Amino acid sequence: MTDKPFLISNDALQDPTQLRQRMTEHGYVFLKGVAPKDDLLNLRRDILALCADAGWLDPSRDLMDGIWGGIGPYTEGNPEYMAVYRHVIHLDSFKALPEHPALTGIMRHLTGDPLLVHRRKIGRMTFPQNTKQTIQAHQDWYYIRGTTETYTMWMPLGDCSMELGGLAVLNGSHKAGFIDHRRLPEVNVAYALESDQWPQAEGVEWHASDFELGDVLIFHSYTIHRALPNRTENLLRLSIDNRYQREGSDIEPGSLGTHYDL
Ligand SMILES: O=C(O)CCC(=O)C(=O)O
Repeated sequence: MTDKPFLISNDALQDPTQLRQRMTEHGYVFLKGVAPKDDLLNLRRDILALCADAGWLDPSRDLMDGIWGGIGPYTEGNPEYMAVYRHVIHLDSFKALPEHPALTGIMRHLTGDPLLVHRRKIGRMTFPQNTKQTIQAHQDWYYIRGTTETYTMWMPLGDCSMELGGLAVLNGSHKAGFIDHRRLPEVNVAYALESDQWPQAEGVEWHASDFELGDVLIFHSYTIHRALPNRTENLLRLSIDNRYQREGSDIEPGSLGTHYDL
């Protein structure tokens, strides 16, 4: 599967109508350098300090490099992972970042006012050499429900090459509407869309690129997307994904609590 690069939409940043058109046409918007870098790095430091306390990192290396020390790999759902994640969820830097005006300003262009940021904010610490747990293709609406006009904003907490991971989106796939997911045993996201379920139409193709610190990917709740495996030898991939919708539109109670109610 060869991915084409993301379409960069920074030229539409000052024009909400054009930004919405990009979303309507492609099901995603990729923006370079719009997230506040100092805040991203502060959050990266806070999360890596928790990883270091848990013994996950190589203590002889710089904390901010996030070099895995060889314990694990762990993934969401493992007790060892959840013991660290429960602290991540309550970091001030973790709770504040999705509400930063640089990000909410962009999201308001897509949702209209007033904007609601889901309280279920999600962070991910993705270990190397654990590719069988890579999140498979899915639509977020399967998990989130509520209004279909919900948008996910995904960003790495550091530069994220395609080798380290990142996300790929199936361009234009949101137009096919909701597709029921299948149960896939032994993977992190238990319900996903297998390749024979992906819509076939002109222009429906996978897009992905390297991310630099500050880049964000925003996509519609029906857009099919998948994580790229962390194929590095020893680097932890840190990322966050947050969801936004217009206040007053349909929402499930789960979106109003913390992730896993931690
Ligand atoms: O970061 C990942 O590995 C998966 C993220 C994802 O699927 C999402 O944000 O919906």
